[in-house]
Amino acid sequence: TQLPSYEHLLVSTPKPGVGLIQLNRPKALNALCTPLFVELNDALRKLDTDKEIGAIVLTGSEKAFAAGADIKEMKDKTFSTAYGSDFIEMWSDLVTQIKKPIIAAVNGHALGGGCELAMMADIMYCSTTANFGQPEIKLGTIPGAGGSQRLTRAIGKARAMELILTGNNFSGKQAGEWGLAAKVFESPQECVDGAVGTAEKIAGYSRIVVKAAKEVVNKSQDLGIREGVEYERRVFHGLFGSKDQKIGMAAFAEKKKPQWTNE
Ligand code: CO8
Repeated sequence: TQLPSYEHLLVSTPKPGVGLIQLNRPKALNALCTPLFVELNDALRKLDTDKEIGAIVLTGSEKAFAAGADIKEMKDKTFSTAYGSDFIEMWSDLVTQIKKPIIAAVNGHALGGGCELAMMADIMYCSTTANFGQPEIKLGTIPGAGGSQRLTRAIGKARAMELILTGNNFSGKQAGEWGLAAKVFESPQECVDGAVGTAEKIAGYSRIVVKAAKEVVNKSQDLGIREGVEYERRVFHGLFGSKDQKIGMAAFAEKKKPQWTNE
């Protein structure tokens, strides 16, 4: 797929199978204005349907992953324009509907909607430069793109409640210790390289199996343990109908490297 050039994004394929989306609105520290989100949704949709791509990395700049929703754009909204236009829902829900794995590589500020966007990813990596927070309370509002739900599930109610009620920031190191980030790197470049490396590894597996693995892990966020385990088993049973399960297990038995068909 030929990707268009965007005003607020840079999109590239740094390694085979890897789509890299870099938020690129430097003058506003990647504040998430509507045109940026429209472009992000377009790029995600195109990468999700691109047969060459197996995993997606989402990053910002060294200074900011994203400093939140665009406050200047949002400040004069009324209840009826926000509710009537499904403000935020219209742009943010698509990120969580993408079927291919998304890895967020977070450097610098990830505040408000920026922190929420990073938490929509399937895996979060960050560097020690990362500065996370849900500062909405300081602006007279609350998180509006899942922050109160995803942060609470990721780091527990006591910490999330304290952070959301105080608007205090937290560091990349803390994000790692609390399990919000899967890995913490020493520098922004190492963080992006680490995310691209992981995406390349994932893209090397069977696409259909990766899709199923992401789907069942995400189900754990919505279902109770019993329904979740049943759901997993149905999908596991279903994969015996795939070519790649036959190829993967035959290759193990024959001590060969599997050649995936993505079927
Ligand atoms: N919106 C609009 N413009 C912004 C934003 C923002 N969120 N953040 C920074 N900018 C702009 C600044 O206004 C400034 O522009 P200008 O040069 O024209 O004055 C430029 O970016 C550079 O910013 P600073 O000069 O402030 O840079 P500093 O390095 O001094 O400070 C900070 C960096 C600490 C990040 C500071 O910019 C800041 O506090 N920004 C606001 C952070 C914030 O409150 N974010 C939460 C926003 S509310 C929100 O996200 C609600 C969630 C809704 C869901 C979102 C959907 C995904």
